[in-house]
Amino acid sequence: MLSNKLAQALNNQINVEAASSQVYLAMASWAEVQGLEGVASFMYEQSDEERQHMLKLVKFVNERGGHALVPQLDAPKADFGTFRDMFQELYDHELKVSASINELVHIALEERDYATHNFLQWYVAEQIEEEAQARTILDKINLIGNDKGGLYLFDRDIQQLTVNSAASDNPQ
Ligand code: OFO
Repeated sequence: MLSNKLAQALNNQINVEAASSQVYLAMASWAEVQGLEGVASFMYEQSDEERQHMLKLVKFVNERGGHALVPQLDAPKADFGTFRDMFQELYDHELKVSASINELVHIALEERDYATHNFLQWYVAEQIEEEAQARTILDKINLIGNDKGGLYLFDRDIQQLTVNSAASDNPQ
């Protein structure tokens, strides 16, 4: 059974994951309108993943005797400036999510809830992966600079990244 404090912290994380899904959806839509199809598919995929992260938490909270609450969300912004700004924002956003997961792990330990602590390790690993991916993408963007041909190739490469990650999520 979850303590009230932990149930509240997990509900807060549900909010964070849901908000992430919305932000990445807004990024996908913006990129699509800019004609960056590869970047748009990548962001649609990120948005779906965040929704899965949220659902996993919802089910866990309810399974452990809490009540998962569906949060009200603010609309994310619609314009992301340049695509470099957008990926910088994605990276900064992931750092904040990691901090929030770390805080949650800390509370689980304080509450001596080892089942929740164990459950959260999946999120810890996921954040390491997502931070590393965002950093790699930012490095690539910095290499491209303002080169239009580079941007075209980048858009194609990132589409490939989406295809590969979808394939590794669904091993046949
Ligand atoms: Fe939910 O994985 Fe990043 O944010």
